[in-house]
Amino acid sequence: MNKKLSSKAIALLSLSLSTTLWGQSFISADLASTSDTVATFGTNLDHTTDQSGLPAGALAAATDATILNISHDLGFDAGIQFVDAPEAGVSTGSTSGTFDYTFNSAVDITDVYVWNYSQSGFGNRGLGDYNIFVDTGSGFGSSIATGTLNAANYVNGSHFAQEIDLGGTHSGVVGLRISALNLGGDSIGLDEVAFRAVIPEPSYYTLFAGSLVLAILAIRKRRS
Ligand SMILES: [Ca+2]
Repeated sequence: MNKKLSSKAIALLSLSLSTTLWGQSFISADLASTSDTVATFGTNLDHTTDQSGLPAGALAAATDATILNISHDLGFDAGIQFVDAPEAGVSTGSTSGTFDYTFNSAVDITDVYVWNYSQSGFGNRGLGDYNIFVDTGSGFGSSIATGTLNAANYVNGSHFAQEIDLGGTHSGVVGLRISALNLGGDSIGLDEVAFRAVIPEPSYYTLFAGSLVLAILAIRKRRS
């Protein structure tokens, strides 16, 4: 071992290993594509995964206990993705939107968080039925989660996410698709989407390497 590598450096390396091998994080993804019904109003194509409308740094700092306390900004220009026509008085009724989310690298996802949208003054609108598909490398297969999103509900000026549990860890996820129908009305859209990613359990060899570092540290301390 390089003797210039101090015990402090090794200790820091060990600490770094121990803090990155366990836990979870809340992340966004790149919005790869949308259906043509969304593209018609394609001025905000990335606003469901750029954390627009969320407090700065809130997602990165979130924990299991706080993720559902993060409120997205309210209103027409609050970093949203329209699905239905944004013009007042226009309603296409059955408009659906498909959102594909792609990650820059393979991640293990357990939950999806959706901030639904409705224009200010309405508490009963937003995207409705959804299906979630996961592409682990061979294309989008069968839906792994289905249901109906809660209507956007502006209470006391706050607007929180809905959690969708994917029922386990989906490893090697490279894409995710939500196809949803409107609950009704105009100016229907999606505020933001986030994902809960878990860091895999350490393998036997990782644990062995960690033990080796600790053993070397002990030996060096004894010799000094
Ligand atoms: Ca947003």
